[in-house]
Amino acid sequence: MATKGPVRTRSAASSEVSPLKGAPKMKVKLILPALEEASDPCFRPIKYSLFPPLGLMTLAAYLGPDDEIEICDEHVTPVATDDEPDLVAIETYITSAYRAYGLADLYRSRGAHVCLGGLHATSLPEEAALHADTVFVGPGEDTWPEFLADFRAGCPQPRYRSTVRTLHGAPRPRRDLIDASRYLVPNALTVSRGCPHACEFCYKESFFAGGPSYYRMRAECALAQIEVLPGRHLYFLDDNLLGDEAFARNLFAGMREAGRVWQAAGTVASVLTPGLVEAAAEAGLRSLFVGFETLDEAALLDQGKNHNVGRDYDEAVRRLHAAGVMVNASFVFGMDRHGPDVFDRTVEWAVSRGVETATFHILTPYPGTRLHARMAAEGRILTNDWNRYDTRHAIISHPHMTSGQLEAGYHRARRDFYSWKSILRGSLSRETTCERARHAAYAIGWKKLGPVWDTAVRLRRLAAARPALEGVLAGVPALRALLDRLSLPADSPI
Ligand code: B12
Repeated sequence: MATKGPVRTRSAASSEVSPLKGAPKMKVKLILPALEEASDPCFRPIKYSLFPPLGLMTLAAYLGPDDEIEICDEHVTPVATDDEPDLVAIETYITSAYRAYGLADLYRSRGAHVCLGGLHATSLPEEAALHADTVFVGPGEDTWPEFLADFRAGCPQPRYRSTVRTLHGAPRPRRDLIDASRYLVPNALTVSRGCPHACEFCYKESFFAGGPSYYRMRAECALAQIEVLPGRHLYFLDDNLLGDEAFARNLFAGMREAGRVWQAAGTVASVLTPGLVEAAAEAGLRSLFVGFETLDEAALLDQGKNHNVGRDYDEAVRRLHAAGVMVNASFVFGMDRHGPDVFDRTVEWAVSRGVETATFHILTPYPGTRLHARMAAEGRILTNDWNRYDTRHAIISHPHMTSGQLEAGYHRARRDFYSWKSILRGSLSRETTCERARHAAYAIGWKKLGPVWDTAVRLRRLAAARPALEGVLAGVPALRALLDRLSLPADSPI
């Protein structure tokens, strides 16, 4: 822990005292600042109304029962800044860092004690410290309660660094503090943190430095948390839900009878592990985000993505489809081995294999990663404007492509993948009518119905859209079950 700095805070205590811990009652404001584009009233894409701010809901769970707590997610509602909280905690992502700093400066000038934490503050704590009374490095489950005790005692430290990594005994995120009607997927959750792998570009190694970088809840705790979530649909935001086979199998066994439909992320290697996605599908998995990253083996090796090397990507897609699971394929453009043909090759592979949705990125060196260190050493970093680190801009110089080529190729790939022609081709590559229908419905719903989603966001009608999402996700397995009941042959073309 860092040395004690001068404590500059409005008194944390009012005269009232929490009956539970004898702690002074506080007014606490937790903020997830938005990207500039997301706070523009004319720009409300559904992407920013998908998930509630789980990190802040997690931190809120450590506050006292009498504390006055407000969670502000600027992606869905403007932050009112005319208040006077005692304590302000702000989550920083790289692309919202400047907005986070602006809010931090404002609340500090009002005498609130301002805390900055999250991914970007962890990457660059010295930069964050220019705007905060206290900076948190790493996950908050150990440091935040420690800070709260210090703060209530009047001796908060300027820096807290996480070292203890466990989710055992962690309180459940405070879901009661968010307005579920503002999110398409209020049931976002995590049951693990980090990932067992260490890719060169990933935020994980630096974020979890100083302790284990992959840890999980006990399966029974995860199941108990899931059991109380209302509705049917879940979204696991874990980096790699399938990363520990034994944990995953226990979790899926416990979820089998629950009738949920859910989405998650995993690796190609875990998809190819015999029986694992099949067990996940039986438990309700209907769409998996998979980090394919690149079709080029040498590029995978350069990026330390060794667990993808030598894997049969076609087989991974087939396995998922056979289990009734849609594929959200993640690809990264701009690795050193890529040439200007990488965009079309990648899109062609994904469309021809019937991949339903794809997420494309331009290789981005987040500060703190091995990739950033290498690029800095090679003098290839073009800008430190964090607003541009959104994986849509070229941040590093490339040996075979100009920045313009990279950015144009990225935009073309997105456009081509989600063109009507590609959606039609992709869905026609599927074998049965219901698979084709689900493919088309999911891809069209996600990428072609923007204005409908925006209207639902503005009218706060996202809850009404949830059954449609669940229906599309449940689609193929539900129809298969019906065919079974009707005793139609398994290879029926329906
Ligand atoms: C959900 C999500 C989103 C949501 C964000 C909104 C939301 N509601 O959270 C959406 C879909 C909008 C999104 C968009 C993007 N995302 Co995103 N997203 C995620 C995801 C999958 C989960 C985040 C989460 O909930 N984690 C679980 C919670 C419990 O953890 P947490 O938020 O980190 O909070 C903990 C700690 O960080 C800490 N903490 C956080 N804040 C604070 C504050 C204080 C005071 C303290 C004490 C502690 C603390 O305590 C919490 C408990 O331990 C992560 C991957 C991941 N697994 O984290 C990527 C991730 C955060 N996204 C990433 C990126 C790059 C983006 C985009 C830029 C990419 C793009 N091209 O679309 C955009 C832009 C985001 C923006 N607004 O700036 C990167 C971030 C890299 C970086 N260094 O910042 C990640 C890590 C994915 C990755 N593997 O690269 N994203």
